[in-house]
Amino acid sequence: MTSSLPTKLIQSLSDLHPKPSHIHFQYGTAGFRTLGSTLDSALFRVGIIAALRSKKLDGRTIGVMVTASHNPEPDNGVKLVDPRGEMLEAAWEGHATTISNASTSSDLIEALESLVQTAKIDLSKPANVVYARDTRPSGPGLVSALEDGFKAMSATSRNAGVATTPILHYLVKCINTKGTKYSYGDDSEEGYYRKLSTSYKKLVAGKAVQPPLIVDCANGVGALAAEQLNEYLGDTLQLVLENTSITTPGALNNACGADYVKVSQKLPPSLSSVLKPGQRACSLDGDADRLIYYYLDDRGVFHMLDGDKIAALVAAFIVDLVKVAGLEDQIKVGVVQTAYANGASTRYLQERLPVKCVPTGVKHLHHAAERYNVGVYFEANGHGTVLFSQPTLDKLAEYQPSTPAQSRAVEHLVSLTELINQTVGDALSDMLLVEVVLAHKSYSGEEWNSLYVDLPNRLAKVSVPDRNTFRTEDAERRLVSPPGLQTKIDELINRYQGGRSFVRPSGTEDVVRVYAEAALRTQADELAMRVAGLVYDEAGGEAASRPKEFL
Ligand code: 16G
Ligand code: MG
Repeated sequence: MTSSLPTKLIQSLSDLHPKPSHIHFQYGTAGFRTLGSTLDSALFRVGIIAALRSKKLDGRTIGVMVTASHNPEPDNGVKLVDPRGEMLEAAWEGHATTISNASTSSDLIEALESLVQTAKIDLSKPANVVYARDTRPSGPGLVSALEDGFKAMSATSRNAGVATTPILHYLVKCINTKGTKYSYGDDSEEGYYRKLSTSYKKLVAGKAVQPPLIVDCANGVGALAAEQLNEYLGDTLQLVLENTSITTPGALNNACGADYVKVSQKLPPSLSSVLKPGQRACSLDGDADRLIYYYLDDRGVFHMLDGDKIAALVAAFIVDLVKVAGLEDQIKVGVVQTAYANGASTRYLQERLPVKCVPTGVKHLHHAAERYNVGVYFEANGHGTVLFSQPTLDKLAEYQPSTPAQSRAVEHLVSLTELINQTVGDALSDMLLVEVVLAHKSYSGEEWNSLYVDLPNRLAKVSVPDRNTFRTEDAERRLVSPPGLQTKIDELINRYQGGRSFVRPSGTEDVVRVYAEAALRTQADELAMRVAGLVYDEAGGEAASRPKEFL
């Protein structure tokens, strides 16, 4: 039984991946994320951390995803995935931050030794990891730094190649449940496409085939996955793939993708000659874990169907199925949102279901959703999924329906548990989910959009010298620091009809974000601008820039 770290090996490999002295890394909401060219040492160290996390969990497989999602192409990032396919446990975020900031190879070894002690890691256990990357040009170099980290710990690693973030999460869960009664599926990309397409086909059997759907792939890894999925779907749904230039320099997320559409509230210019009035389209983000739908009306006006609209559509559908199945008393459906949810969506959902508001970030939403029998969680930005608890899955499996209608509804619910990615938000799985509901309800984009009318809203961001001086409470809806700023914001809000606004530090960028909504578009814009102005005046500093425009 070896019970000490292979310090010599770590030292020699670490010397090949020195930490840049001027950079402070922070493992945040989306793992480590910054300019790809500065991440080499962080990736090497994440390789070691993944191995240690696996040892800590008795050799269960840990996932590592190299991506910077919707960020500009020069950025990159890395995040760890826990054995059930979920985000890394919060306590280890701190460990990852500490280890990534050790300045020298010997400091690194010291930090690792202290982690082994405090976390009581048995080094004699095996280490297993599976990893993937998106299409960014900095990906291959960063992956080889990561592989050096695995080598330093003699971890057994599996390279899943270029894959979407949700596929990597899927693989992690499949590998760790293989051969058990909780087996999640075949641990291969093919297994993923088969699982999604098979359940989709069951759910739309007997329904009229939907007209083709335009999919903006953000010139990212989603293009590869959507192409595969398209083949598995055959003629049950035709995906028309756009923005699939994954090797064109600078194309990734550039004027396209889910984040572009959500933030600018505009059609990607590349689709203006493609999308016909009334036709449905959707955008994925750079790692295909976010989804935004939209359409042009008869007058050519753009309408966006964001994560809130997806939540409303899907939650109502599931509630109906549960009712028809005769399981209303036994299966409770609930919704989880963040402060970014449009006020109109919250009102719509609250009239029908329990709704909870949590801080931004998938881990908060996911954990809150786990507390319901069926937890629907979506961020307005298009990231989300629906979780079915294990007792609910068991109930569905055992249930004896007494009418053909009940039996059909239960079959549909079971197929939904297969279609919907249970590990993390998944743009392709969510897209098929939306298509299922639209097919069942015979809804056009316009009918879906009319479930409720969005309040006009605006996002702004302000660069500040230190975003950590901004602290929030009440699920980020109120500032507690800097002192006095919330009172000034409240005074502003009161001057706008239907006004709501909040300020929070970003977890992924060195900025403070401002959200505002109001009854009228001009008022929402003005409120956002004024609150941003307050933030600027408060934070001040030479490094800050007074906001002149939004984004
Ligand atoms: C990340 C989060 C997303 C969150 C966003 C907030 C994951 C997988 N994604 O993209 O949930 O909405 O960060 O970014 O956790 P912000 O803190 O910069 O506003
Ligand atoms: Mg993403």
